[in-house]
Amino acid sequence: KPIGIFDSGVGGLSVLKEIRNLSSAEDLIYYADSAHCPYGFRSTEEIRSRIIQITRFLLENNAKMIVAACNTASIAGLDFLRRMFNIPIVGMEPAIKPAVTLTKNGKVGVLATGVTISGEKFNSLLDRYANGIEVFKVACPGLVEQVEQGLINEPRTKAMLKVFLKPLIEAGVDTIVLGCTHYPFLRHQVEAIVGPSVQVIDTGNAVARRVVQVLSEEGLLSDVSSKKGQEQFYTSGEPEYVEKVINNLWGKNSIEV
Ligand code: DGN
Repeated sequence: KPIGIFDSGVGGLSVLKEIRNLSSAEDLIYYADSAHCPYGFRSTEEIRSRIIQITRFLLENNAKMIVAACNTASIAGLDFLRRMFNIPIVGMEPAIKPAVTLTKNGKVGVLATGVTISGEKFNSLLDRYANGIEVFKVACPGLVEQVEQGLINEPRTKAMLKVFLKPLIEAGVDTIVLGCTHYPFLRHQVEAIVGPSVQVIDTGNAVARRVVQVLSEEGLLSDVSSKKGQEQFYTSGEPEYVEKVINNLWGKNSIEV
């Protein structure tokens, strides 16, 4: 049985890559909700209704586990999804905990969508882990759309990043959290702007490890010796267009995350 992975669009491919890196045997089905992207501007009710439908679709396709590879959806509806479906569900969480461990000067920047950084869950994450740490939050409207269109190396994307990163550079942060699964595809651009003294982190790898751990606890791991896992992609968007972007972000010659 496959692992079902979803995102508001193609951003969750950064998580799919991490899962594939850790596990060659699992079949992966990915759902890009591109027709409703970005989630950042939607109400909690709308996001919940979308992720219920997507989860149903993945279950109809035999998913043995659901990965909400979207910080916005996880903040808005993960608990809700867990109450509705009796299946292991793993979600995203901005990397506040690791950032607090890594920062040397106690100043951390977070790039995410508006829904994520204004959510109650995000604030409780800060209350729990970020005592004595200054956290500078920046919502990045428009950035998800650039990645959705595959415009990774466009001058406009770089210009937008410069604007979003300016307050973090001015504040002197030494650690930046990429709190949206679309942003790891822009990691190199972010690093080029902030320079080598700032570390740029995300939770893709930690989530992939959690996925493997939960599968193993539940006795659901695929047998590594038996086969090579396949990927299957679905989208609510324009299939030909989304396929092109997926090819650009996923696969042998794609961008490293
Ligand atoms: N990839 C989603 C996230 O991690 O938050 C982007 C959300 C959106 O669609 N704005």
